[in-house]
Amino acid sequence: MPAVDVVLPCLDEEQAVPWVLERIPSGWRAIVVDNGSTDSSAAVARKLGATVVREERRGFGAACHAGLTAAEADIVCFCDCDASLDPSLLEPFVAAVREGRSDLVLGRRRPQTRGAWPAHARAGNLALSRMLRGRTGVRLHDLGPMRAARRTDLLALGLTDRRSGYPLQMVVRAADAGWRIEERDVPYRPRAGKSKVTGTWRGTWHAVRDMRAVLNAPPAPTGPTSPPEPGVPGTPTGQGAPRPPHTTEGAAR
Ligand SMILES: Nc1nc2c(ncn2[C@@H]2O[C@H](COP(=O)(O)OP(=O)(O)OP(=O)(O)O)[C@@H](O)[C@H]2O)c(=O)[nH]1
Ligand SMILES: [Mg+2]
Repeated sequence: MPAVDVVLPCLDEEQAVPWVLERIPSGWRAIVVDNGSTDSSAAVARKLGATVVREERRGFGAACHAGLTAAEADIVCFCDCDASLDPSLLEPFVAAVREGRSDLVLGRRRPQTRGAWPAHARAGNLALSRMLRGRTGVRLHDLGPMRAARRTDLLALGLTDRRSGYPLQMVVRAADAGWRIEERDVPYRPRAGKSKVTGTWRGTWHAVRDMRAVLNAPPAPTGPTSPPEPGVPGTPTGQGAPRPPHTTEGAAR
């Protein structure tokens, strides 16, 4: 059983895969979720010792969730597989979760060069963080893809989005469940290979649409019969009991 599983959603990232995999801390397992790549991403990842899971259904959320369901370790991390983020920087994230200081740790992306993060993507992300604060009260500067949390807690969130809304839905539901959410600075580098989301109008439009749907979805109802349980994230702070998952499959489409 690996100490930590790192889920790496991957769509045509053969140029980035070696850079990413050589930065996975020792004793951790890399789960590369091949989301229908037509290049040699999967073969390269396999050759370098990663576990490769194939997810036929396209979408960032579909890839992330396939990785989460394939994971077995107590703590699961997420990281993009495009060499924009260094997965070795997840170590303090994992320590914070393992030591019980946080329930969800997110990387706040700090661009290293002007080209690393286009202005429209940065502005969109900031606006989203503000909306998140309005919706949940949680103050974050970024909704970045680099994360760590406990596997069973993540599964209990019952995430339904399978596209660009997945990372936002994770934070919204975690906030609603009273999780302690923390962000840490991480350097953000220009990605290797071809951009799929923020570098394209289509990708940006889809991301905005999916995220708006997540923010507009009503909070998952809190059952009167679900009192806080000891040891469940969030309940010690009295911020609310974990809520049952939504049943609105596909709400963010
Ligand atoms: N966009 C997208 N990314 C996917 C999908 N499946 C897996 N991925 C991977 O998810 C990660 C994030 O996607 P990126 O294309 O880097 O999205 P981004 O960081 O918002 O924008 P760019 O880096 O500018 O493309 C990458 O490792 C992709 O290869 C998918 O269906 N859509
Ligand atoms: Mg990227």
